[in-house]
Amino acid sequence: MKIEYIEFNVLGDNRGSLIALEEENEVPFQIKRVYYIFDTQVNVKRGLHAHKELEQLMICINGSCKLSLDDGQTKLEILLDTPSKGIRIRKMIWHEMYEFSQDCILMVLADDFYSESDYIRNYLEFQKAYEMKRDSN
Ligand code: T46
Repeated sequence: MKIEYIEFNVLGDNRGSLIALEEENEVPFQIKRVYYIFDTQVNVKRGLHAHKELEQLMICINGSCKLSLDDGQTKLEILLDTPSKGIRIRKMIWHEMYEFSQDCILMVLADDFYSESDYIRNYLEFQKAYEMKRDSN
């Protein structure tokens, strides 16, 4: 598994910085939903699931947190601490976010509306789905 970073162009002038995100440009899909996670309590882990179909782009627009990505075979850990870089999270990647700084704001752009039926929240179920996909290839 490779980490898919997307570096954004930082615009701005002597007043400060600005980043613009356009669908199918900086964002590699059509954006149907934006949500953001903030005020996360100390020692809390979030995520702990994979999506069956959803594709997302995660950007830490303030503060920092860690993200682990697991494709069923490999697990990687990333520090998110800049608003100028996004991480693409494709479907069927188990992801967990943790070690949130108090001021962390994690913004996520998604290619579909919210649907609980798209979540796999059980790790064993995720592994089974990964093995079935691997064996059918
Ligand atoms: C993900 C990671 C990165 C909604 O009603 N609409 C929404 O669009 C979302 C994202 C959540 N919700 C509800 C569902 C739960 O009752 O908000 C509550 C918290 O959601 P959840 O426990 O899934 O939050 P996280 O931080 O564990 O996961 C979220 C996203 O749900 C998920 O898609 O990939 O952030």
